[in-house]
Amino acid sequence: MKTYTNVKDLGNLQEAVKEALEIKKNRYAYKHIGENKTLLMVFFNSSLRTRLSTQKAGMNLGMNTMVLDVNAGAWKLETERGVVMDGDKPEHILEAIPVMASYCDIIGVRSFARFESKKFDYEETIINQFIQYSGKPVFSMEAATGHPLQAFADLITIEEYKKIARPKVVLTWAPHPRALPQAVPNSFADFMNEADVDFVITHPEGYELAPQFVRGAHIEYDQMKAFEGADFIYAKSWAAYEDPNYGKVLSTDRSWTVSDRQMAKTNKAYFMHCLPVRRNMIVTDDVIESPQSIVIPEAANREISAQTVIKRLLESNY
Ligand code: AN0
Ligand code: CP
Repeated sequence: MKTYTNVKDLGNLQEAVKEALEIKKNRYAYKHIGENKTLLMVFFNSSLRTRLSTQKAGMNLGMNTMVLDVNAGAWKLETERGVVMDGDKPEHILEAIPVMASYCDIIGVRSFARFESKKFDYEETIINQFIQYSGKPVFSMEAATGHPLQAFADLITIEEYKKIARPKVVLTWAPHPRALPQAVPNSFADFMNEADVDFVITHPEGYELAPQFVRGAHIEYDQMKAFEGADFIYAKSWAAYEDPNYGKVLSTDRSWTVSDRQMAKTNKAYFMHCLPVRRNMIVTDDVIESPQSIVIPEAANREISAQTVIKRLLESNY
């Protein structure tokens, strides 16, 4: 594995989950494989979980870890080629990437969709520049169109909590005051479509996700109907994907907020969310605080998904 940006990079998914669960049993068993290797984490956007869990994963493997917040203390980076740099950005990403790469062995990148151009976002312009110009293994810590460390942690969590061989997993859109990327639902769909689950997506009309991620998933526009008999509810807000509304908030309808009303339709489903979550917009206090809420163990599994990915990058490149 040279890069980690989507589910395909893991190869056999069942084997990847098995490896992750083995790592979870003894996360310090591989503390020599990263010795004298340096992990650089580059953030263009805020983070709590990704920052801490990925740093912890690197440390579990014996790596040195460094973090750069591009927008807090570093030079502002120009990312377009051909621009006359007479504005507020003193450095170009095409110099910054090889310089950063010269100090490290593996690079993690967080760079959200900007919603300025669907083409720029969906071509994954930023992380692909890191892949092209760093010469180092690169992994996504949420790029413009995917968050594969999150989805891998989600799958590990479902594997741990499922009570039947093929659970019903429902991805539901939920309201939020700001336009959020499609990265989390895209990757969740990407993984669920490859996993042994009955996968349903529910959202208001206009919130259709990109077809390359939805693939054969069942779309149900009636949220209450979608929740019937569900074993896992995975809530997330996202902005519209389809033109001409790309990146726009089309609805703040709080009847979509996940509450006891919808959860009562499920098969005592577990509630999942990647966090951070806005209470009483995405989910009610009661549901997120209920015994069925597994958002904390889900977040804890971010350390395990990151460690599995970094371990594989170390093993196949060094
Ligand atoms: C981000 C998003 O929706 O992609 C990060 C989630 C892990 N969320 C927010 O910006 C609130
Ligand atoms: N779930 C997740 O990626 O959280 P952060 O944005 O806090 O890293």
